[in-house]
Amino acid sequence: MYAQLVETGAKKVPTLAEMTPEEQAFQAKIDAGIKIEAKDWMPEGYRKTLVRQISQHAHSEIVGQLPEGNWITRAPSLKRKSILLAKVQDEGGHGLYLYSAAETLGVSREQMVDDLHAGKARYSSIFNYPTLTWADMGAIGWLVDGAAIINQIPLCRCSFGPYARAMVRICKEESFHQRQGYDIMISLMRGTAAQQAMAQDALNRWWWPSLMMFGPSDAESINSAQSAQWGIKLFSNDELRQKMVDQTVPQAEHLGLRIPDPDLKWNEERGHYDFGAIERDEFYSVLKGNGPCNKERLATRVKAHEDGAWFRDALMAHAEKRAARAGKAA
Ligand code: FAQ
Repeated sequence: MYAQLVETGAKKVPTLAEMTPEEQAFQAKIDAGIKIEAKDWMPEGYRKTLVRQISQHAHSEIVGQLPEGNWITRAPSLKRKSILLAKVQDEGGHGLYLYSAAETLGVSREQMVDDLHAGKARYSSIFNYPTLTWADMGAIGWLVDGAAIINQIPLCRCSFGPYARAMVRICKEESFHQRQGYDIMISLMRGTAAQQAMAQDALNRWWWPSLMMFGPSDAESINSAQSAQWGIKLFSNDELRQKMVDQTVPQAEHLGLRIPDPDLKWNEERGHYDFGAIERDEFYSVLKGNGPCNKERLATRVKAHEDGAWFRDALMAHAEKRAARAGKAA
C-alpha cells in the first residue's frame, strides 16, 4: 500500500537513506512488526500523528454518543431501550480507553478535551448528521459501526502497542453494535410499508456520510503515506472504502433495500463493486464545521463539560483529602 500511496502523489515520506540512525533503527523495528511502546524512542512526528489520530478517535466516540443518545427516551420497547443504552455507554468507554492510550504519549486529557471544545481538534464527520427517525438507530449500527469495524480491525495490528491493545476490546464491542443495528433494520423490513419506507429513507441519508468516514481519496489524503510507513495505517482510505461497499451491498440486498448510488455495479473483472465518488464539497464542508449539526454537537459537549465541573472538583477535593490523610498517617 505504501508504494501505491507514494505513486498517487500523497505527501512525500523520507527514504531510509534520508533518515537519521535513530530513525532507521525505529523504522527497522516497525518493519519487523515489533510494537512501539510509550517509553520507547520515537520520532516527534510519529508521536504527534498518534496523538492527533487517537485523540480524534476518542473525541469521535464521545461526540458519537449524541446522535443515538437522542433516541434512548424514544426507543420503541424496553428491550430496544436497554440495548441502545448499553451501546451508547460502550461508546463512552471506548472514548476513555482511547484518551488513556493518547495520554501515554505525554498529552493530558484536559488538553485534548480543551482542543476539542475550542474547535482545534476534529471528530468524525459522521456525527454531524441528525437522527430523524428510529430507523436511523438501525442505519447507524449497521453502517456507521460497520464502517468503524472495517477501519478499526487493522488498527488492532498497528505499530503503537497501547492503541493496538485498546482497539482489540473496542472492536469486539463494535461487532455487537453492528449486529444490533442490522437487527433493527431486519425488524423494520419485516414490518409495514411505512416501516420499510423509513428503513429505506435512513439508508438513503446515511449511505454517503458512512463512506465519508474513511476519509478523502488516497490521492488527496495528506497523512496516509507517512502513516503507512510508520505502520499506523495498514490499508489506504480507498481500500477500506471498497471493503465497506463490497461487504454492505449483499447485506442491503438481503434486507430488500436499495443503495442510493446509480453508479453501483458489480465489476466481474475487478471482483469488486464499482461505485460513485463521495461528494468532496459536502465532505470538506462538514470538516470545516458547516455540517447540519456541527455547532449543536460541540455546544452540547461544552455544556456537558461545564455542567460536570462540580463533580470533577469534588473528586479532586476527595483525592487531595485522602492523600493528605495518608501523608499524615505515614
Ligand atoms: N471526519 O490524510 P487523511 C466510530 C481528516 S469511531 C473528520 O486521510 P488520516 C465509533 C483527517 O483527520 C469513528 N475528519 O487523515 C462509533 C485529516 O485532518 P488533520 C472515528 C476526517 O488521519 C460508532 C484530513 O481529514 N474513527 O465511528 C475524516 O490519515 C457509532 C486528511 O485526511 C477513527 O477515528 C472524517 N471522516 O485518515 C461511535 C478511526 N476523514 O488531522 C458512536 C481512526 C479524514 O490532518 C456511534 N482514524 N479526516 O487536520 C483513522 O483511521 C484516520 O484518522 C482516518 C483519516 C481514516 C479517519
